[in-house]
Amino acid sequence: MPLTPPPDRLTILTESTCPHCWHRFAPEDSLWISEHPDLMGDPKLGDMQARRFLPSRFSPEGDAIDSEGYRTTRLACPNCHLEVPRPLFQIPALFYSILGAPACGKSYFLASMTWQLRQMLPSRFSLALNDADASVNARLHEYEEQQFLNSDPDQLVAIAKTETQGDLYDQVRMGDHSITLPRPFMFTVQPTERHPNHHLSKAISRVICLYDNAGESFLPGADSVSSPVTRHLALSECLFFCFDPTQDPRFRRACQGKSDDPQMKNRANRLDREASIRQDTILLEAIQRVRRHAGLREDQPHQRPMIIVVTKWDSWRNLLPDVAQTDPYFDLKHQPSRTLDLDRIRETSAKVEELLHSLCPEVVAAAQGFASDLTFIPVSATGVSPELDPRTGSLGIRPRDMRPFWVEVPMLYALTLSARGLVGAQYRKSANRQPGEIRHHKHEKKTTIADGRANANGDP
Ligand SMILES: Nc1nc2c(ncn2[C@@H]2O[C@H](COP(=O)(O)OP(=O)(O)OP(=O)(O)O)[C@@H](O)[C@H]2O)c(=O)[nH]1
Ligand SMILES: [Mg+2]
Ligand SMILES: [Zn+2]
Repeated sequence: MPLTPPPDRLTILTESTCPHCWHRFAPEDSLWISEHPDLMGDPKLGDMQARRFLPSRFSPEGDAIDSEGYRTTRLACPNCHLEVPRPLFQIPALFYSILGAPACGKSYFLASMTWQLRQMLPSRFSLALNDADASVNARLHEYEEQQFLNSDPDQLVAIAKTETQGDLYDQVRMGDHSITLPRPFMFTVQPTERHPNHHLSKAISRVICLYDNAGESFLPGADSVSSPVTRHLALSECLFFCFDPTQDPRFRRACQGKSDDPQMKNRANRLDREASIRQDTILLEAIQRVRRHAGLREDQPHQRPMIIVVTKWDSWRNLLPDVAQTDPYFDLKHQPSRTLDLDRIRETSAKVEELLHSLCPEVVAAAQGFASDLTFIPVSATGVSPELDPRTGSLGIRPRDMRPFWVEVPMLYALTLSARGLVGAQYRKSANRQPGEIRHHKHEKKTTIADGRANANGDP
């Protein structure tokens, strides 16, 4: 019989969601991962993985003891047996989904966004962003190091296409069949000492779980029982639908003579034309999946926000010459952290929506028919056009040219919507500035200590 773990180890949340299979479970049902080298082999994960077990003995510090007497520290999900990092038992998790057609820029967006957030959150927003455990974000580190810390900044490099199988996935045996699960990226976001809500740290901190799917996984029929790789869509606090203007023939026509990006060139090549998939199809398919897995009726609007992330802004910026690319943040008097300028977000969203409405109305209509809270945010993950690499025949970027803009804005905005009290946001024009106050913009409500408490159990 499992014992209740000693206090202060796993007692903070009454329930956690597995970031691999999305099973909800109570902390006392979690499995532990054996440490003794002889205890190898797990019925769900195969011979190369350490055995998972329900403990009957604990060390004085509260760690389980495996059957060979070794102290263990790592925990696993009772359903899929994959490791669940410790912060997920202590800090409420937020799931965010990034979706979009193949080559629309999801992996570049993710890599540049996490890089930018790591650079700016501590100094500008008094927030600490950390990997939830040392190994989970390894792939993202590779992307970031290649693009931003490369020892050869002049050489063209490219992030590889995301595959639908391989080392971004785990194989788990469930009964008589095997399923493929996508590996999550996980971060903790916590207020630093300078943050005005630092005293509410326990209540307002969050673990963010994100996934980098291959665009193909969003095609109709690609998500199956044996490969439920996009089930996170239904749990997602905010959907980031990446729309790539360079894949739309009407956008490419509008950009003629206004863009040097090779992706904006007319795709005369038959293979190129066939390879491009209508992006409204991807969006409608994702909407169907959310409806199915979240149990929504056809006519029921989705209650959670959706952000249409319009990628590769550098390549189509000339279509909206009046929209500024400067950071949408401002400083409030006596406030150590910067504040997200909601007027800029709203005005930019309206202009981008109008542009999309005039060029590809079906995409706007599909999104409007689903989400009641819809925002359009343009981003550039690179800041410049990629170049054709003669060595590989594919597009690459020189690390020294990387100058992303607005790439972190969708995440900061999503945090103001789903994680109260972490990121300050205000309508600048109407801001009546008072020191030491962070406002949550929905209904112009102030984030107060009570709000932080009310949110302590992770309820949105
Ligand atoms: N101009 C411009 N090109 C970009 C930008 N971001 C990505 N690209 C280009 O878009 C192409 C695809 O980017 P990825 O991030 O790999 O696309 P993806 O959505 O992850 O694609 P899959 O992994 O196939 O689903 C690459 O050739 C990049 O050079 C950007 O901000 N600006
Ligand atoms: Mg990718
Ligand atoms: Zn699981």
